[in-house]
Amino acid sequence: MNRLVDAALSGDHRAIARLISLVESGAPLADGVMRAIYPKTGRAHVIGITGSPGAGKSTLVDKLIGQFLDAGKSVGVIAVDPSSPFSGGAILGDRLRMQGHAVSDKVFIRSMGSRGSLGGVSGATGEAALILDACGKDVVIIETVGVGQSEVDIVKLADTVCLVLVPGMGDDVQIMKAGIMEIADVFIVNKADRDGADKVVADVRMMLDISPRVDWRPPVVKTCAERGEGVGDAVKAIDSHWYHLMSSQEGRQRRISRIESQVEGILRREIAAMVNRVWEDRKDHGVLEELLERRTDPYSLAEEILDQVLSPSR
Ligand SMILES: Nc1nc2c(ncn2[C@@H]2O[C@H](COP(=O)(O)OP(=O)(O)O)[C@@H](O)[C@H]2O)c(=O)[nH]1
Ligand SMILES: [Mg+2]
Repeated sequence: MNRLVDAALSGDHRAIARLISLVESGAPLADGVMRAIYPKTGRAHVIGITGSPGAGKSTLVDKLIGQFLDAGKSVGVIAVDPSSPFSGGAILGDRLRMQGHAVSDKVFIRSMGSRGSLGGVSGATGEAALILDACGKDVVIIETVGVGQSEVDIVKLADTVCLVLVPGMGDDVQIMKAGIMEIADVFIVNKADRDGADKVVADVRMMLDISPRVDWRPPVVKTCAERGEGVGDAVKAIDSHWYHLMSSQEGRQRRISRIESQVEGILRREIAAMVNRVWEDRKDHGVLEELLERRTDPYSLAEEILDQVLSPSR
């Protein structure tokens, strides 16, 4: 295990892939891996790319990778795809599309399912981002499908959240969706080759005027990801947000709240696992029958289970 961690930390992509799989599968060794790599994390710029399905996120990410590589940076990409409710498997289309860069040893691309959480961000996404950070990627891009809550979740993982909008998709609805205005640090209006892009830009700017952020004015950039147009401007906007974070209290604040939600997530997971063990054991010993026959009730049972978790000796 130490050898695998060392290999990953030295940048070996196969080792990195194995570590992420390990963490994704929730193997017992996963916590040890995370403990070992944690001290090496905290250097990468984590960029979240979110937006409606079909907005052009993957196409854009592909072009962003090229720009970051040109700037001499190494890049890790985590594409969180909607997983089939039946198989739980990730759709690999995005990965194939981005494969133009996958050959380079400066780029590591990984698709993850969104198993276990509705919408975009899977439980292990944050861990995968930390692994890529520790393993020396300068930039870590997380692409998530914007489905309600996941857009808001991404703010817990990313330093810079980019919201990708497109013309002609019920723009007001896209923009006004709960919480989005507050969390987007950069607005990217993609498919600028289509009619209505300027209108979306103007609408976003107007919304920003109505409810301005305290110490950051999110840039609004137009791109045509398919042709690579405007991608340089997107990178400039993303970089300027990173400098803002580095040179203000906001960066520190964001990192603190990220660590907070990380600890809370671990606690919740551990507590759920403990409770579940006792609950499964009670079911194995016929408690469902007892409930059915009204010999006990769900409330008393829940209390008993919690008691047992809190003081296992009883
Ligand atoms: N017209 C136009 N189409 C684009 C542009 N960028 C991406 N697309 C197309 O939009 C579709 C969805 O792109 P994709 O990157 O898979 O979107 P995602 O679901 O947000 O990741 C693809 O057919 C792309 O070729 C653009 O700038 N203009
Ligand atoms: Mg995609």
